[in-house]
Amino acid sequence: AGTLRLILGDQLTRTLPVLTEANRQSDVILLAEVKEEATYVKHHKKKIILLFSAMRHFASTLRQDGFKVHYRKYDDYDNKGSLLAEVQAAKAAYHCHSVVVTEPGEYRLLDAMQRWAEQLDCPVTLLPDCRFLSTKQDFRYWAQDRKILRMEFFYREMRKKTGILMEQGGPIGGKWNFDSSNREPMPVTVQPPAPTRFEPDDITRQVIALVDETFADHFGESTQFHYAVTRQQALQVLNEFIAQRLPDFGQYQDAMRHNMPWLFHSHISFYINCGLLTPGEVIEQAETAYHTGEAPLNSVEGFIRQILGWREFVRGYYWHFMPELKHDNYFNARRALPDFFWHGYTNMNCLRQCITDTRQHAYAHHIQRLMVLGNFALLCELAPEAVQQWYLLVYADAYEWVELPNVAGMILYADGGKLASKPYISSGSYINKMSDYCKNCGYSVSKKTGDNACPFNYLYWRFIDVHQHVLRSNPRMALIYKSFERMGPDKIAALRDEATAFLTKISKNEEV
Ligand code: FAD
Ligand code: DLZ
Ligand code: SF4
Repeated sequence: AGTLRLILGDQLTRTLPVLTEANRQSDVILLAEVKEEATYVKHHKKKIILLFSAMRHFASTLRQDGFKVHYRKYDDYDNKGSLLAEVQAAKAAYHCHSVVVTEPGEYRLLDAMQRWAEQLDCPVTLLPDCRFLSTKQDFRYWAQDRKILRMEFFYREMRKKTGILMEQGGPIGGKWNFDSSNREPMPVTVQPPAPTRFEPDDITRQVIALVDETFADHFGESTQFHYAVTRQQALQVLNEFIAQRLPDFGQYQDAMRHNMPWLFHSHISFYINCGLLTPGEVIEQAETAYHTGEAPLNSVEGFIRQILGWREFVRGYYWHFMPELKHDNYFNARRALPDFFWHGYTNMNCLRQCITDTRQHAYAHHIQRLMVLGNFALLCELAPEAVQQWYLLVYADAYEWVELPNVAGMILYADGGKLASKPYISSGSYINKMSDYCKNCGYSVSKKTGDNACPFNYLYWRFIDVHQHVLRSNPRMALIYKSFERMGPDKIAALRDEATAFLTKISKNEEV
């Protein structure tokens, strides 16, 4: 009898110690598709297809390499429905004397696993997840004694610590950040290359059939599934990104285009988050592209900052502030999510586009998530719990450790500014500058009030008005409050009335 080694759906990485330390003769590797994980929120169909198919492919390569694998399919007649029950059954079947698992990415599951040793009546070892470039303890140490936690300073520490994009002790190019050359709108003449796509193989087709039958009531479309489900395919996505899109990534990072969700983004969050790629190798390849002259520094630094900076930062922040983070609600937001967040039918073209992309692909890029959907959620004071649940289930890259900081901290300011230095809010003019959505919209982005005025305009000024008692003292809001003052009471009252009427409509789920 050996050790039972559990691999979760987002731990599909061959270099994890849970595998490298395994004894191929005596140990058993367990992967289990279970109801508990697949339904704790009603994940997008494509997210389940991606994970189940990637898990099945991963198990088959382990078998080929001589591991003893116990794989539980969702529709196995005696599937026990939970990880604990599957571990219990496998432990008994193979007479294992101990259980080893890499610590899970979500608090919910880590909390449950703390009780496993007692429930299973055997030693349960949780191994640290060494796929990150910093540890939870590193973040705690960095965060203690700091009044404010800003990603930018954490990121600089990470650059120094790892030596990535560094020369002679300083940042390559003499600056930490090249955003002054980034974040431009994308001219209509620019045609981004098509994303890398894969035809589903037999395993994926079986999973699609399973998901269509079993998860029919879950959000999203299962049709035209084209994501990578093996490491080899994920590497191809990465390589094609580096060669074809990284050079323009920085410049068009914040741009949005009608019916075009992919643009110059990498589309690799799915794979880094479930383990098919590691953040370290992604960063290495991007850095190499700079040194070989394949991509300019503004793009490479901008891209690396997302992974070495933001991704590491939000993970540290999650574990530092959980479990309280889940309940933070700084603006006391209470409104229910309007129904159109599920079906996407609204006259507001920007929202329609972003929700439709999300429904179809379980993907939207960062600015769609932040400055359209997130901006709207904050301006309309949608309840954090409902917004968190929505983001956790609609995106194929969503796990709570990365979703919650982005939702509670970045878009909703529910943590009162622990993550963001000011609320990420804007009127319609930002969306108009960065996209072609407004040209295809029934609302008029140039109108602040009156017939067909863009709702983002009056919602924005209402928010500035209603929350001035807490926002006015923020130096980063000073310019906005100067403009606000210049408006005069009549204009402000008119904006507020329109916003109130709009909010009443969405509370009643009337068409907007
Ligand atoms: P690219 O634009 O190509 O960026 C490269 C990589 O950087 C991404 O793959 C990702 O690993 C990392 N990255 C970029 N921004 C962030 C960020 N803010 N936090 C963490 N990593 C980042 N990302 C997730 O992986 N899972 C989520 O559940 C998730 N939820 C989000 C919710 C909201 C409200 C917002 C505003 C952002 C969220 N993000 C999330 C971050 C970001 O939007 C996605 O990582 C990105 O859109 C994925 O697409 P991409 O791989 O093409 O990214
Ligand atoms: C997201 C997910 C889904 C949909 N299904 C499974 C599953 O059936 N089995 C499994 O081991 N993992 C699954 N996962 C990923 C887990 O939810 C993830 O490991 C935890 O949320 C911790 O990050
Ligand atoms: Fe969105 Fe307003 Fe532009 Fe319409 S006009 S697409 S609602 S920002």
